[in-house]
Amino acid sequence: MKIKKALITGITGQDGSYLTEFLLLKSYEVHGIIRRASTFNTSRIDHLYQDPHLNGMRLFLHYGDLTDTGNIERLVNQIKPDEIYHLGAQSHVRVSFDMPEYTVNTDALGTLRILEAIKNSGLPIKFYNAASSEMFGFSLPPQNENTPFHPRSPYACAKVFSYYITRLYREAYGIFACNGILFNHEGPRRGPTFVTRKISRAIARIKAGIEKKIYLGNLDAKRDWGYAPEYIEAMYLILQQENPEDYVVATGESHSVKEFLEEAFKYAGLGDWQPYVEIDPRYFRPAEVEVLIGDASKSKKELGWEPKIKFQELVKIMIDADFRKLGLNPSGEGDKTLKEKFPNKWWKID
Ligand code: NAP
Ligand code: G4F
Repeated sequence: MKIKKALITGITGQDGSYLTEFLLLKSYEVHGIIRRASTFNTSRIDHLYQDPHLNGMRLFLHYGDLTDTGNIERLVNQIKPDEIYHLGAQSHVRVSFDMPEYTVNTDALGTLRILEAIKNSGLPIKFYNAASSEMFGFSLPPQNENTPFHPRSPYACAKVFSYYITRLYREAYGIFACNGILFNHEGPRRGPTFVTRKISRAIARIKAGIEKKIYLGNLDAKRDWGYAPEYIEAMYLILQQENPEDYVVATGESHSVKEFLEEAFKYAGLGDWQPYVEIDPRYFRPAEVEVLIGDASKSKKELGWEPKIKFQELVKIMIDADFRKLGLNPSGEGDKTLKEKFPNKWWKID
C-alpha cells in the first residue's frame, strides 16, 4: 500500500505538534516546515524526532517561511504531498495590531502562496486551511458556516482572505481545498501568551512561589474553548470526505475569561482569584471580539465529529499539566478524565 505523505506548515505550533503525532500513528510520512531561529524551536515535537540517519524514518523537517514564495514552491514540488495541512500563521490577535503588515503577509498571502504552488504543480494535493472563528468577530452567536464575517483585527482580516482564497481555488481550479473554521482550542501545549495558558501557567507559578500576581486585559470576553487534540481529528476528517467543504469545529459552549479564572483558581486550591489578578490595559485590544459560540452541527452530521472535553475538564487538564511541569502534585482530576474518556488516546500527555 502506498504511504500517504502530508506536509504541515506550522508543525512546531500547538496544533502542528498534535497533528504530527496523529498522522505518524496513521502511518503517514510527515513533512514539516520549520523556521530558522537562533535557539531551538522544536520543543513541541522533540518527542517525535527521528534520527535522519536511520532507515524507515517518517518525519522530515524542512527550513522555510510562509513569506518566501520560492521556498514554498520548491518544497511543494520536492515533497509532492498527498495532503497539505496549512497551520502556520502569526496566530496572536493582539500582536496582529502591532504587526499588521507582517500578519497579513504571513496569514493571508502565505495561504495564497501555497495554493499557487499546488495549482502550478498540477498535483492532486488536498489542502486544509486553518481558518478561524475570529473571522466572525462582531456577528451574533451562535456562529456557523453561514454566519457573515465581521473581522475585528488584522489577524481576522487576514484569515478572512485566506478563507475566501481557499474557496476560490476550489471553485476556479477544482483543487480539493477546505477551510476548518475552528473555535478556540487549548491544552498544555498552548502558547503561554494566550489567555487560558497564561492563567494555568501563572497559577502553577503562584503555587510554587515563583510569582504573586497575574496581569490580564479584558475579563468579560467570552470564548468557545475546546481541547486541542480533539480538533486535530476534525482537521483530518475534513480532508477524508468525498467532497471539499468548509466546517465549523466548536464545543457549542461559551465562557468568559472571568469564569476561566474562577474555575482555575478554585481547582488549584487557591480560592478566590481576585487577590491574584491585576488589570493591565496593555492587554486590551483596539477592537475586541466579545462573544464566540460555535454551532458545529454540520461537523457532527457529516464528519461524525463531537467533542468529549468541555470547559471544566479543559481547565483541570491544563492546571494538572502546568503543575506537573513545575514538579508540583496536581489533584489529578484532569488526568483521570483523559484516561476515562480517551482509553486509546494517540497523543502524549504533557
Ligand atoms: P501556534 O501555536 O501559534 O503555531 C503557529 C505555527 O506557525 C508555529 O509553528 C509557527 O512557527 C508557525 N509560523 C508562524 N509564522 C510563520 C511563518 N512566517 N512562516 C512559517 N511558519 C510560521 O498556532 P496554533 O494554535 O497551533 O494554531 C494553528 C493554526 O490554526 C494557526 O493558523 C491559527 O491561526 C489557527 N487557529 C488556531 C486556533 C486555536 O485556538 N489554537 C483557532 C482557530 C484557528 P514558530 O514555532 O517558529 O513560531
Ligand atoms: O487567548 P486569546 O489571546 O485568544 P483569541 O484572541 O481568542 O485568539 C485565539 O483564538 C482564535 C480563534 O477564535 C484563533 F484564531 C487565534 O489564532 C488564537 O488562537 O484571547 C482570548 C480572550 C480575548 O478576548 C482577550 O482580549 O482573552 C482576552 N484576554 C484578557 N486578558 C487576554 C488577556 N488575552 C491574552 N492573550 N492575554 C491576556 O492577558
